[in-house]
Amino acid sequence: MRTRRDCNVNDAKGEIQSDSWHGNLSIVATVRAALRDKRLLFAFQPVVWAATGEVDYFECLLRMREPEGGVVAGGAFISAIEQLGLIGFIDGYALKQTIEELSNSPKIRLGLNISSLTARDGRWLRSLISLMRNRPCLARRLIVEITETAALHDIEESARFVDALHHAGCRVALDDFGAGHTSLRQVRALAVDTVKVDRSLIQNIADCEEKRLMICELLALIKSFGVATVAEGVENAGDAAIVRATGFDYLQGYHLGRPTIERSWLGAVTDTAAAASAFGLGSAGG
Ligand code: G
Ligand code: MN
Repeated sequence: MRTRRDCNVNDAKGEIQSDSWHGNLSIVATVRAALRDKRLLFAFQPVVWAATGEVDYFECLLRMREPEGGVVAGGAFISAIEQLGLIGFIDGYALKQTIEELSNSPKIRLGLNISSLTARDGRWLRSLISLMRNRPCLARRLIVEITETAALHDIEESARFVDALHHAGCRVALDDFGAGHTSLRQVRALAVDTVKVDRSLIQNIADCEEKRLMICELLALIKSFGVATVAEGVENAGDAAIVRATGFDYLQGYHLGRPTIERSWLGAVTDTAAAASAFGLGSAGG
């Protein structure tokens, strides 16, 4: 079952509660209304090149705008929707929205999160294939992020899914590695392009030698498979310096850029300058 870290209902603003069957049903009604009223939207968070601070892609994170105007994180409703078997609707919607964003902005790449259940749902894959048919320039700008819980379910089935996404022309990332139980052997079997190392292994790394040693060894093993690596949850300059020195290819986290509903690429110069300055490269650098 997909467990996006922002699934913690306590993290979310608003009054959503998902601790009961009845609560889940009321969340479904709330989300259906949001879908109908076009109040489901994305926040975009940059994933940046470790070496330069330049944005490689923006990860799309689902948010729901409440009728009163507040914004609720996806996690507050996604697990309830999954539990009721309705995640196909949300992930289908997210796919179409992502493709629309990609068509509107030819210079950016976007990352789309999908539920473990969707990774096993042939309809979603068929929909992606048909939407991407004859549009290779869109497909190669899409990164599909799968959680390791999804990958764990059935490694051969997941590997076929990754293969199909590659055939369609997309990149594939394994999300939140280290938060669950995916083994390195399974990472290799999946043949993803990128492994995103979970923020629980990254946060406060500058203050924890044990974490540093562990990440060094883990990274060497992951890199031996020839995949790119993202450090998630980089929240301060100290942690950023350590993960860059360790050899991660990309960084993501509040220090590099928070998720924003505004499309920051529309002001890309400022964005790049901010990322560069977060790397201590100076405002004109990068
Ligand atoms: O599972 P995934 O990596 O897709 O989760 C993304 C979630 O992590 C989003 O809700 C996003 O707001 C949150 N997030 C992104 N960067 C950081 C960070 O630096 N620290 C913390 N605590 N959360 C983050
Ligand atoms: Mn993700």
